[in-house]
Amino acid sequence: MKILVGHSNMDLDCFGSLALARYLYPRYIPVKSRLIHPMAKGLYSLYHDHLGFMPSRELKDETVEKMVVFDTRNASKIREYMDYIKPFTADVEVYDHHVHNACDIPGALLHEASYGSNTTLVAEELMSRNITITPDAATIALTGIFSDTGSFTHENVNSRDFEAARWLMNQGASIKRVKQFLKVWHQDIQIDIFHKVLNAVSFRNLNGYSLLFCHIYLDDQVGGLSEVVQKVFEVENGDAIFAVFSFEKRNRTLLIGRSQNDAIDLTKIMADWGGGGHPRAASATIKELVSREFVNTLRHYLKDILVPACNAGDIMTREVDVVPDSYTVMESSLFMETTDHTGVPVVDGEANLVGFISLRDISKARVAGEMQASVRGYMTHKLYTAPPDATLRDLERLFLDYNIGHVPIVKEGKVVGIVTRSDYLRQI
Ligand SMILES: [Mn+2]
Repeated sequence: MKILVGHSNMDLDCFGSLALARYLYPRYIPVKSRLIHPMAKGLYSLYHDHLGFMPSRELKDETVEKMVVFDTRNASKIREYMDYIKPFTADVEVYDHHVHNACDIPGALLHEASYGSNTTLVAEELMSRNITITPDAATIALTGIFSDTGSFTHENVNSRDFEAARWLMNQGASIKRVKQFLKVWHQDIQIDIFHKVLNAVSFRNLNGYSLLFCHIYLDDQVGGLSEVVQKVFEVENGDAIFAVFSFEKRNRTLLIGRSQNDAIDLTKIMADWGGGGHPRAASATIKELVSREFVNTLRHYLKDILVPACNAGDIMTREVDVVPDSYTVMESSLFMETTDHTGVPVVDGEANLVGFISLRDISKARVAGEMQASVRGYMTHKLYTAPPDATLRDLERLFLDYNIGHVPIVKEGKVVGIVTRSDYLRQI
């Protein structure tokens, strides 16, 4: 017997890969995992006939000569199939897009590429062989790509994912169905937990990163928690989120991480806690019920391993041109012309920051014919400043929320530097 398998707890990307793999391996039988990810249940119940799955338990006492694995390269994630096949002597081929994980399936022939979805990897194979597929298969595959790339918004997305999607649309994929299958909230409990996480989450500035943490006790394990964490991460804006769920009945804990900063590589971090995944989305199961103390342990661990991020102090210009508050608007205007600034901080006799004057303020004075007035009358008094240890995300919030072009960096009331919008953009 020759079989096709995805990882246990099959998700939409597994189904997408398998729906296409049947064209590459027509005589192979797709095998269904005991567990189907909550996100994929709707699609599975609609298409299971079409996909022609065999339940994994029927592998018992079968001789398997060939096995092709999709969307994982970890033996632990295909253990349920291998355990049925005794002795396991099959030839193994793997198609997997988790290029940051180590492959521990003995003797496996690995096909890999760093695409946003595993389905793309299989689609490319079909495209290069000019194979045409049914609209249903195209819809299942396209759902897999949308799902693993967060509808093409996760940073793992690759131009090849777009090309595969385009090809699938041409094969008749239904975007209406895809949308239906991607609905995140399948259970009210997810909405409950979403609110719990939002309430519990706290921001910490750690080594210059804005990190979100929360710890939630749940009675029992529920599906779809990573989608919940993903949603919270989309609402709250941080460099990374670490959500800890303790399941009291099971005596175990699930740690889910999401990152949007390259310096926070979750594949490495979760490996240290016995888990794995992508650099930007990973998780780990801890085989005990941890207390709230665990979040502190995690923080200390992160403080040790995260290379300090650059902060406002690192990217600011130190030599700051300032205007004394004794200047007139005209003097300020001339000063800005010669120094080529669009805005400068205004300081008093003790060098304390008292305001900010921009070209916009000066043109108001010009229109009013008041160029000889004191700069104090036209400068902005409402100041948006940041301390030198402000994170890049703190600066981003200032630029976006208040639509300002400059952030004076202030320490004990004195201007020690300035960060412009372009300094910030250059840095990110
Ligand atoms: Mn995947």
